[in-house]
Amino acid sequence: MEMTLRWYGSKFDTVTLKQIRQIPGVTGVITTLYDAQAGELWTRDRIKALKDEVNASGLHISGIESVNVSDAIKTAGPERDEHIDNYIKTLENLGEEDIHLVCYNFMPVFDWTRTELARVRPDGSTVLAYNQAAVDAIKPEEMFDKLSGDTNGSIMPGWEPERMVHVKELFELYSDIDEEKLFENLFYFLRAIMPVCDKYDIKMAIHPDDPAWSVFGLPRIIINKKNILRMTGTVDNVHNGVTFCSGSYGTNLENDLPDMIRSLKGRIHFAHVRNLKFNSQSDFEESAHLSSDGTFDMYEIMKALYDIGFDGPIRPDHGRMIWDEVAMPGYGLYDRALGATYLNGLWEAIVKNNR
Ligand SMILES: [Mn+2]
Repeated sequence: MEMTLRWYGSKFDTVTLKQIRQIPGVTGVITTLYDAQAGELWTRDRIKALKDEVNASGLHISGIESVNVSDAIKTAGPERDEHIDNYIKTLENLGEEDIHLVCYNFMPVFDWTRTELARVRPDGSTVLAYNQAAVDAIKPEEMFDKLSGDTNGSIMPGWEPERMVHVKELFELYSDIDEEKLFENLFYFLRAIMPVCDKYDIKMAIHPDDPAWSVFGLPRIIINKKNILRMTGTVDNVHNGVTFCSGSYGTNLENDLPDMIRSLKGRIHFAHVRNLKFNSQSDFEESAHLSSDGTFDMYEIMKALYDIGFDGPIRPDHGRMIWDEVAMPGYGLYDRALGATYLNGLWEAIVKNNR
């Protein structure tokens, strides 16, 4: 495995490449063209400029998170094939620049959903949190307004203001899309892009829906072992793989995370590893990465990744906001650096124990 950190680009991120380079054991970044719209073609020049900037810092691009999939592709709208063509050309350009991992998601309307971006924990740190009763009590269009005061001035991925002003129209687009149709549209997309992935050895890694159940009545499919195995089995190509995100699959306590990891041997191309603390079945917060601070056994998660021979990039995921840092919620430097160091420590111990 390679330890990495997510980086949004110098225009959008409070964390610098220099700072990331100084986290012990972190050798790569997971990045994106953050201002590219879903459906848009990424030119080779823009990719190369990003790559040159990262390389100049002594790091390298370990993968892209994300090349976003447009609502037209997810809903089989009129622009679907045009957007898929753009996606294929984007993959071609990434391949030509020697980038071989792309994370994406197939979530309708929203990326991940949280009800609080700065819940205060007993130690004074603030974290992202989710409470089902809070979701049930509001309309989706109110959700964005409610959260937008807490973003520390950042644009949250999947919650871009220009998209959220159209949230009602977005919901209409999905009004006749059920889980089966969403699966069909995902398979259509995957079948179309597999040839270019084969040609350039690009591993596609779908990120799970977060939380791993339907919110606001929208269909959600990448939520559990049964569905993810259906996806990898239906388009049975090694390039059709998975981002294993413990914090997203873990939102549903019925998901046995180490067991899921083992069932996906050979198909996990990227891992997000973080912990959650459950206060009840329907209320959780994003704790520190350490096992004892949350609900998951992080050793068992790392051990399962080791056991299946996982050799892709891994990154700590959302961190707490600590030490008075002001940054995009979940994406400060300090707690993610602690997370990376902790996960590296677990990995070293597992490797040495298996000698
Ligand atoms: Mn994740």
